[in-house]
Amino acid sequence: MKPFETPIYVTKPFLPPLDEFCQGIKEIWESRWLTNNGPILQRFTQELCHLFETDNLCLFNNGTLALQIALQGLGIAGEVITTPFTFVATTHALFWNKIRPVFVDIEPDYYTLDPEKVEAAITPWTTAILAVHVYGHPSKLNALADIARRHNLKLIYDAAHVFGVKVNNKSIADFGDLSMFSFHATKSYHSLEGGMLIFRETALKGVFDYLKNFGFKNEFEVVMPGTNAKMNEMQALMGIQVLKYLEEIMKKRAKINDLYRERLKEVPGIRLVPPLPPTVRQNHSYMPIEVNEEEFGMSCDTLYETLKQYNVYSRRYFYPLVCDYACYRNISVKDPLIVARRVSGRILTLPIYDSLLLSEVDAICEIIVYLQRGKY
Ligand code: T4K
Repeated sequence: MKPFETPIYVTKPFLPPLDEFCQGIKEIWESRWLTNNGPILQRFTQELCHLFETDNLCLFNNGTLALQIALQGLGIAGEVITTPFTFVATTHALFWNKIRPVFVDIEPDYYTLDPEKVEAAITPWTTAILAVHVYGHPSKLNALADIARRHNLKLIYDAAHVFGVKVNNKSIADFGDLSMFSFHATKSYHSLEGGMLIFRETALKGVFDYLKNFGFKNEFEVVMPGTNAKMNEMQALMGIQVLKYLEEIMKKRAKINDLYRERLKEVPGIRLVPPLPPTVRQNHSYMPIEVNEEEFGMSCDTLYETLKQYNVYSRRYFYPLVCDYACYRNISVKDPLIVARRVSGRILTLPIYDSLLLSEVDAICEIIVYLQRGKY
């Protein structure tokens, strides 16, 4: 079994043809408008408003600040029920707003928040639920909406992984009070870096626009303690150009996902997430597998390290759990997080990106099968 000649990383950003991008850069050079609500950002915003069929949309320089501002703008305080099985930025956004995260368990199929655990964790201080559509899997949308309504809680989605996902032909952004999307370079859709909020309440648009621009209402008035979270023209340009290729990117990812599933479905000790219902249009932003050490014959961590010897750089998204990081270990967690701990100990995300060749996917699977048989 030969290693790849060049490293295969967990992802590789899609880039539009260079001459197309240079055309756009020329426009920036001519206008000399680089940031602060420039013409390309305005165009990008309009295109996204059209795509998502809403005007309640606001762009930011990254997803983390978008989420942080979302919580500030919504006036969330006290306790928020959330998942520990996520990228650390989800929790950081709470921390920066002085909100106490209450970590509860995930469900075992798609690794999203378990609604039963959410309900059990509600206290008089709970103000919101912050759920994550992890890996591009929609959360338990109806159950969470029901809990939020009955307990008068805001329902906020960290939708960093779900650009392009639809449920029953509706955009995933149509669920909950607010959704935050990340356009980071490592995402299936990106704008170099970037973030987007889509929200139900129209009045929030003005608030978010102030908050991302230091709180300025006009040249002389600062109406709230905002920050600097503006998307610049170069980001907006990349966002517009990548958007043109979204369908193509999603189709290629779907094919890669299909091949992985086909090749790995019967490998002892490898668990794939169950197929999502046909009502979900997926974006295949990640390719998670669970490795059962006993059945596979190798721990997830050893597989992760061994794959590196073959020049395959998978990632342990999301290990460790956020509540186990040094900066959050002092927060008491009542829920035993049985599923989250088990999954986090076994999870590996394999390379998936539009330009990954099917022959490369095949070779990665070949290596995994070979390692399973203990012939390495
Ligand atoms: N909520 C959730 C659920 C999230 O997953 C994230 C971000 C956020 C919130 C916050 O959104 P942003 O503020 O980021 O918009 C990456 C990303 O930086 C991060 O955006 C992402 N989640 C997280 C899951 O992954 P790293 O530190 O693991 O990425 P890095 O730099 O190791 O890149 C992974 C691989 O991708 C590299 O080995 C090679 C390849 N790569 C990466 C970059 C940046 C490239 O080929 N080109 C590149 O430009 O965090």
